[in-house]
Amino acid sequence: MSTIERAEVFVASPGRNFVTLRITTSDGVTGLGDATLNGRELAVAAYLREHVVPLLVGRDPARIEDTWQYFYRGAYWRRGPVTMTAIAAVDTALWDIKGKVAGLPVYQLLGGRSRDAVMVYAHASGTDVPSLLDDVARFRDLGYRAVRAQAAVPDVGGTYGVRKGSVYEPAASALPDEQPWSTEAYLDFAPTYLEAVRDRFGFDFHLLHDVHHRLTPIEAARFGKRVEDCRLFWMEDPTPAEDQEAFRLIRQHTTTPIAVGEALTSIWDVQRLITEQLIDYVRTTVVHAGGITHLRRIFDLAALHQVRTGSHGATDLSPVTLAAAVHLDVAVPNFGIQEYMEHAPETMEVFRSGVRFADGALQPSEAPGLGVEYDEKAAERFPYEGRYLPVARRLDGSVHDW
Ligand code: KDG
Ligand code: MG
Repeated sequence: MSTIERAEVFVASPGRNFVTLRITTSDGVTGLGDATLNGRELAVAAYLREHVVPLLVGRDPARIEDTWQYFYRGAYWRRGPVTMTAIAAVDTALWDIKGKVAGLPVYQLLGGRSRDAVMVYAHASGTDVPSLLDDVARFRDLGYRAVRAQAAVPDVGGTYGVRKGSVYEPAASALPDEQPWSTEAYLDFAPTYLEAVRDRFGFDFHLLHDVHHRLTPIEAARFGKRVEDCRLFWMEDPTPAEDQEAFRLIRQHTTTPIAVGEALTSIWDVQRLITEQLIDYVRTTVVHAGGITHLRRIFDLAALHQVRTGSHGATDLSPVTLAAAVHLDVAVPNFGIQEYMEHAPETMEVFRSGVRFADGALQPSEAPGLGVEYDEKAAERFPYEGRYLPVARRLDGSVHDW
């Protein structure tokens, strides 16, 4: 019987910080898992190195479900981003190995294709409305059929989602950047630029917007109602989701579809949102919600309640997560859309991925497993650098949700 011989944790910063797990079997087959938790990378690396790797060695790599249960139930302490990211890395690496052993791409192990390609959305942003419109035009020209629009709120400054260089990177400083926030200014301004996008480009593409947890339920209800004529594909994270019941209030007031879940880590965190149809899209991901095994379970629950998928795919999720996401997306019946931001060139020097973009959609690799290789030598040129996500403060100085 093949056993797990080795599991190594790599921490490197090719363009940004990534934590990667590589499992090697006694037959010499390797599998990769992403273990990146933005701003808390070393906590997951230590969890894996100190508490998971010693228990992995000697196990049967074919027993993916059993390994998942062993690390979830066996830890006694449940859920939470550090634990679930560590379990996800192990789970993803084992699916990669299973695919390579079977000689099949992972999506074939998940039941094969349900669709021809995976529609993605791009991130358009601007420091003002004209630059946002230029950015939307650029993505339309590149063939994207869905675009998310974010613009800086005038006179307030730091706003979620506005790109500075060619790659959007919010975790940019050695200490958290403190950014000002005004709900009043945002509520006045954001609907106007969404309308400007529709006025200029019409309705033959999907338009999305990320509120990034910044509103209370009644404010979110007002926002959703106000932008109904823009026919958004979704408004994302309108209010923090620790309180799942909060979404009922938003729902009572608006038909603007709602997407939630990028910061949630388990099926229990989205159970009510899904079963009571309080959302339309679930944004949980392979890397933060327990790997392919657990995400499939969430997506199946969602399918029962007509909730579609819309997995998080910002650049702080490594190309290993993107590859795994595309295998799942192409297979599940209730796929909605996949978030996609191109990684920095340095990232792609370290992660060689077979995922391909064409006509506003992604294709999974046809190579056995996930179809991603990790170049350990190249990674050595990019040592880890501690970076934090920003913190938002209201104009009176109090901390707000970022
Ligand atoms: O690490 C946090 C980012 O991934 C997140 O802020 C990006 O909200 C985000 C999105 O929708 O991509
Ligand atoms: Mg988001």
